[in-house]
Amino acid sequence: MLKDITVIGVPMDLGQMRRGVDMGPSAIRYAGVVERLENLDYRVEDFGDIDIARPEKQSNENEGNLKNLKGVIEASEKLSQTVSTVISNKKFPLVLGGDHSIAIGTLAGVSKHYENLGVIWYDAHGDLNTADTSPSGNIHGMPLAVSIGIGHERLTNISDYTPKIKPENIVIIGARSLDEGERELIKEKGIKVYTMHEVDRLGMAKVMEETIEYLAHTDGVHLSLDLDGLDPHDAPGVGTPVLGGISYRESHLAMEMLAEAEVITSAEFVEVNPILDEKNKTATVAVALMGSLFGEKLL
Ligand code: EXY
Ligand code: MN
Ligand code: MN
Ligand code: MN
Repeated sequence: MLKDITVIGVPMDLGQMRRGVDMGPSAIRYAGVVERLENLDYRVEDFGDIDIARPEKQSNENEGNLKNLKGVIEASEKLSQTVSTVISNKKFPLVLGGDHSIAIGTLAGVSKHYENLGVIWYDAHGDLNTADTSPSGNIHGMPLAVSIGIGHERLTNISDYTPKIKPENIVIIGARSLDEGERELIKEKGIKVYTMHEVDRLGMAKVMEETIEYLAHTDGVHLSLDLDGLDPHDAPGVGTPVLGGISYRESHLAMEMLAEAEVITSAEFVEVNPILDEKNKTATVAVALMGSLFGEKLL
């Protein structure tokens, strides 16, 4: 793994309606992300935050069933450029959310540097909705569909190319809340999914072994870790919690196995909402998982 990391904050809350997730980057910094990684001998640069339009100010361009479309597009273009520059400078982009709509910009900035980018989508949800299938119109439920080229063309064409990712290069881990349209898309595109049923039945070690093997043909792997993939008892500070999630220890095992395999080339940690949290617990969990992802050992 690269020894230079650039942390990019994305105080994004336009992809959903619960205020507070824009403070996720600050909460994660407060939980000591920079020091944690410097203690692992990485050189860590904090880029600061991408400038996001305020929901109050922002001309609420809710085009059809797409809330804050204009603000999400603007943020995605800025984030894409920043992430792409970080990779051109041979640094590892570590992106801090903000709601999961930021993955539209992250993946737009990352995937242009790879022939065959793999994506691990660690999440209770599929984030595979479109304006037609979404029950909410919240764009944080759409980034994975957008990234495979399905959705509003002003979202799928961020950074002027589409698609970003091939469906066969995706592994979703932790799903337990999938809408009808997402289930159909998963079947139609043959997307690999380990729901909580498979996580329980196989165990996280087997899930990660199979995931690493399944993505072995790719030339890079992006980890998109939504803190709501964990059980709300371990990560309460998220906007769309779903009971029966991945445990804190299972998540560390997943990160430790990814570190061992040395396959992750970019990462984002999203949906931390300190307003909904208990004593910054969820940001603290996120930083601990980043420690494991970057090689922290228990012994
Ligand atoms: N599937 C529901 C929707 O599309 O509105 C809930 C999506 C939650 C998305 C969070 C980020 O993972
Ligand atoms: Mn998500
Ligand atoms: Mn989620
Ligand atoms: Mn353009």
